[in-house]
Amino acid sequence: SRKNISFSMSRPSSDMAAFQAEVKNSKNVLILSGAGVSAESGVPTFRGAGGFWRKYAAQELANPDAFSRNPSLVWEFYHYRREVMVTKKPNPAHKAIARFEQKMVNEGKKVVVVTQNIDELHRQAGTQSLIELHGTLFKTRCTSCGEVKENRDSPICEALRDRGMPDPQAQSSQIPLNLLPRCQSCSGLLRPHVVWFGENLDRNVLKRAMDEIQSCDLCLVVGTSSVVYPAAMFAPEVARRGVTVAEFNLEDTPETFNFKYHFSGPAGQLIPVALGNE
Ligand code: BV8
Ligand code: ZN
Repeated sequence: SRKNISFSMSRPSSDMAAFQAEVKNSKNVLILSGAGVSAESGVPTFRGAGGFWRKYAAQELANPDAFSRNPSLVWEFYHYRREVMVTKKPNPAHKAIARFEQKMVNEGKKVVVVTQNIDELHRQAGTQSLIELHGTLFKTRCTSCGEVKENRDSPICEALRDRGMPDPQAQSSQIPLNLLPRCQSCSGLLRPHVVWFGENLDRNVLKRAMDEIQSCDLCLVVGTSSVVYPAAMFAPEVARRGVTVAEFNLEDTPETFNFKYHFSGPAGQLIPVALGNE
């Protein structure tokens, strides 16, 4: 006879009071974030409507081949995203996370934020212990000498001024290579200091993230679709250790059933409540 195999695919809990009690007992909290934590700041996410720039999906531009084929187009994409950030501010989710860290540190406890975002809004909100897995919009790396430099110039170079409009019809002429961002030390072509698809994450960034995954006693995973690796493996790895993971998202993700809690709704509303500092 066929054994009726029943999987315990029980839905994660949405009991906020129970989760808040676990937060109170925690001493080493890992907070993993994706584009959804910045959505209420007005920063487009990758998969939502904002996920396209002109007629391209982000991953068609956020890769080394696209950059070597058409550095002008890729720079327009990143220039646009840098300029978008000029008017964007941390939202209540970023702020609650920063306040929570402050409170925990004052009690001799620990909070670390591991973000996939390159918008620096956690930093702007005051988060101190921050690992930026995929780099930042506000650093460049020289493709010749490798020099990494912070750069907040708006625009980053004269040739990109008023360029990068996102509407699909926008056509743009090629900016000559020598007018794209150039290295002040060796005049090599600069690229954004971000991790593109097909590129490895920085080895010691990955090591630090893995250490936090192994040592935390509670994990929140906020506003990520959990489809991009290796970041998508981090929260499931914590759950596999038997440590509580709470997912905060507008929708279910491929990992939702791995987690003890799933809270549906906007991070800007849920995170202040979950961390007890609305
Ligand atoms: C690597 C920086 C080794 C640049 C980014 C086939 C199978 C499996 C894996 C692969 C494969 N082929 C290739 C791979 C590897 C690939 C990968 O995972 N591809 C995916 C697409 C399948 N990964 C890589 O290449 C990584 N490197 O693996 O190295 C290697 C080497 C060579 C060859 C193979 C492997 C590097 C990946 C890093 C890429 N760089 N960003 C830039 O930003 O321009 S990724 C970028 O996209 C983000 O950083 C983030 O990681 C990802 C988007 O994810 P999210 O942040 O989750 O955002 P998203 O829009 O998707 O979701 C938003 C979520 O928020 C949604 O769930 C939504 O419901 C929710 N939300 C919205 N609003 C709110 C909200 N939630 C709460 N409140 C709200 N208000
Ligand atoms: Zn250089």
